[in-house]
Amino acid sequence: MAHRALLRPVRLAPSSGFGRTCRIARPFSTVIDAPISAAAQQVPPAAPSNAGSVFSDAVNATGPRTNWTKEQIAEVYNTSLIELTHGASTVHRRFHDPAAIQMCTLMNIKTGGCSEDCSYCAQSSRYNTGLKASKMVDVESVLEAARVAKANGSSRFCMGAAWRDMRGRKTNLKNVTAMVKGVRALGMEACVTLGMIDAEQAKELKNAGLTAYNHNVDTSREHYPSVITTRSYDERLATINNVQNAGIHVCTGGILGLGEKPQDHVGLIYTVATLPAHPESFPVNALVPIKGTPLGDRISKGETKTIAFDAILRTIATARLVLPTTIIRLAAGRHTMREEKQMMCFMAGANAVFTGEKMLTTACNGWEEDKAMFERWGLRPMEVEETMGGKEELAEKAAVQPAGAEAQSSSTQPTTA
Ligand code: SAM
Ligand code: DTB
Ligand code: SF4
Repeated sequence: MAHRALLRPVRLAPSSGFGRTCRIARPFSTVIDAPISAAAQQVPPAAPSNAGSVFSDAVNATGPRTNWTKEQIAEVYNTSLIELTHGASTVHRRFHDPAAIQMCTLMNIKTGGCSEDCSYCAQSSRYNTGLKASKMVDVESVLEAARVAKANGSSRFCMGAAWRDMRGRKTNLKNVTAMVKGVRALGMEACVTLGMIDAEQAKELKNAGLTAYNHNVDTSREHYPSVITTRSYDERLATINNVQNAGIHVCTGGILGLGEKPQDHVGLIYTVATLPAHPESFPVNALVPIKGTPLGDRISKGETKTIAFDAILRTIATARLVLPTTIIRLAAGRHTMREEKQMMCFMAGANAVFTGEKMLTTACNGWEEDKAMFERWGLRPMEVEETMGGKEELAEKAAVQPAGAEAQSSSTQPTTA
């Protein structure tokens, strides 16, 4: 009598913009007016018996699936935030060690002068942001920065270039492959983000040992044309396809705060959740407003609102439930987030950060600050061996040993949940 699970309506958050109610089962865990026996008090509360709803199926999933519908993701996204974050945390603990946060350090290897018109970006040559364009940096300075990052606990080094694509950049690509080899030789994961690449270029990067390629879809298919006009959503997806086919891990996510609606957060997650395999990494950036860019200027005029924290948290928690094995990266915008808010994101499933001296052109949380936060909250840097790439590498090594050790791949190929 004391612990009955009843099906009762849960109001969807008004800020979610969907304004519906859904039914999920929640337990009444106390009966106020009846005395509780000593024996009953020792019985742990029954788990919520909400089996059968999209949300509970996601909470109980045993593996990733790529057949999500937009409506199903919307249902997860619109679950009350208190239930959503708890569900996300449950899934997080099934697939990841909640104390392990991947520390990744960024380096801009080619700053500014980009021909694209991404309306948020400091590096587009179309906007007067005051940023000075520069040539590609040399291989040794990249490796020096990677050594410093490793000494400070980063296990992944990400190199970004302000290019639309790699067409006609043979020498640049050669230099990038040398950087990738050098970073990998340090025992770190290597990630690059160079704009659009074709199948051949992806193969070259794979042969150099590249762990992951970052190429964000940024937002939903519907909202994309109001953010970028110089390339299409499908061009973005074509590069992701080339990367995936070359056997390189995909890092693809988005930016929140581009003037989009809640359904665009759902649309963003839907795009990546229905790729042939889930991305290894899903970065969640909050717009860093840059003076001189269309979006930065709209924010300063009050025409576009800064993204609310509950929307960031809701997006992270939904991504965790929909992409259970993916690393969810709390990316740009973390710098202005209080520690308690960052912790809520980690508790809702985020498990990677960018850390170090700088993002690409903007400020980043420094190593010392992050180390102190980790210490306070019982977090630790994720080891290379714990990541998808690291596990695969161990399995490959085991497979070539004559001892007959079995190779176990932890790829995110779809399974039935
Ligand atoms: N040119 C490459 C490309 O577009 O893929 C790589 C560099 S680009 C700067 C990498 C990602 O950083 C973008 O896709 C975007 O998601 C994110 N980004 C860029 N400027 C940002 C800003 N002001 N605030 C938040 N995220 C930003
Ligand atoms: C990602 O999603 N965010 C990072 C990384 N991938 C390359 C870049 C964020 C850039 C923030 C704005 C800047 O520093 O210019
Ligand atoms: Fe260029 Fe990338 Fe910036 Fe777009 S986001 S302007 S492609 S550097």
